[in-house]
Amino acid sequence: MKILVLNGPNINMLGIREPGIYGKNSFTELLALLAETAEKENLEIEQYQSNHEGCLVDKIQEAYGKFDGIVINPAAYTHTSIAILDALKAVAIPAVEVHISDVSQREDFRQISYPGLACVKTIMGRGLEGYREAILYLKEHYA
Ligand code: CA2
Repeated sequence: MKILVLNGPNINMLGIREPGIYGKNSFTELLALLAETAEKENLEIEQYQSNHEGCLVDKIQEAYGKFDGIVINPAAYTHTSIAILDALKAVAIPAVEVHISDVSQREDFRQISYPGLACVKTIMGRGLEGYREAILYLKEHYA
């Protein structure tokens, strides 16, 4: 099974500031968690992070016919991006939305998720472990 893990803007800055919200783990540690999960679960996992909405849309489009599942943390684009929502709908690859923080307990402007409307599941507030849970969910339901 091939899984594409997508991360949106500023996720590469994890661990540098705001540890109270996002934890003290770094982006490098997230990459290590993904590599470890791929090996343990016998999965092919590709990771892509971008600060640019169109680049994330391009990557979702390129996943068509190549990947069996998508794990996506659209970061701030969660709350604005109909383009990412449309791309996920267009490719119709099972996608799980992940948020490191519990966005349901945060500001009003974080209460809408557009990409989440095209996802089969949302995991939030579990820190980096949420990515592992999302991958295991896809393996269990779509392998
Ligand atoms: O909780 C999440 O995973 C978020 O997707 C993270 C986004 C935020 O805009 C979403 O509402 C929830 C932020 C990405 C990381 O931003 C940083 C901010 C300061 C220091 C390091 C990263």
